[in-house]
Amino acid sequence: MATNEIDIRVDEIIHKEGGQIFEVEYLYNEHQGNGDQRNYRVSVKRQDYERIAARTQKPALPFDKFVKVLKPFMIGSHAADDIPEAFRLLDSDHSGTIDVGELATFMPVIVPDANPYMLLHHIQKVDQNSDYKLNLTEFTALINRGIGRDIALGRI
Ligand SMILES: [Ca+2]
Repeated sequence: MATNEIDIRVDEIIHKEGGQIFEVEYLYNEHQGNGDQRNYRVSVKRQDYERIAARTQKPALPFDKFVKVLKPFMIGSHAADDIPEAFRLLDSDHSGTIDVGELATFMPVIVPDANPYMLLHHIQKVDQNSDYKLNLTEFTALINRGIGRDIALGRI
């Protein structure tokens, strides 16, 4: 489908030490139709993630799984191969769909003020059968349309 006129390039950098990931970094370079450019980066460190995850009342994904879910959110359609596993990890009750509660277990660290209403608002953009949940097809659309990135970057 047609998107807006922004062309986005994303580089993923995974920092490891002793075989363990300690930081994931995403570097963005946005080219707008009018020639403007914008660069920004998003970084999540294991230490920060685990500290925040420990504080939240809800169950959170272990950092290594979180990283696998984060990738398609941040990279979008270029991470097509990673979408099924991200879906499987988010669908924690194996119902075949991701609901708001499941999506919320992924959010606290990157979007501390994410709330169920905001998540539902994004879900509804791709929720073709209007059940307020995402099946794999709908989740794939969410990633491919860049909505996942908007959620992860806290853009409404
Ligand atoms: Ca589910």
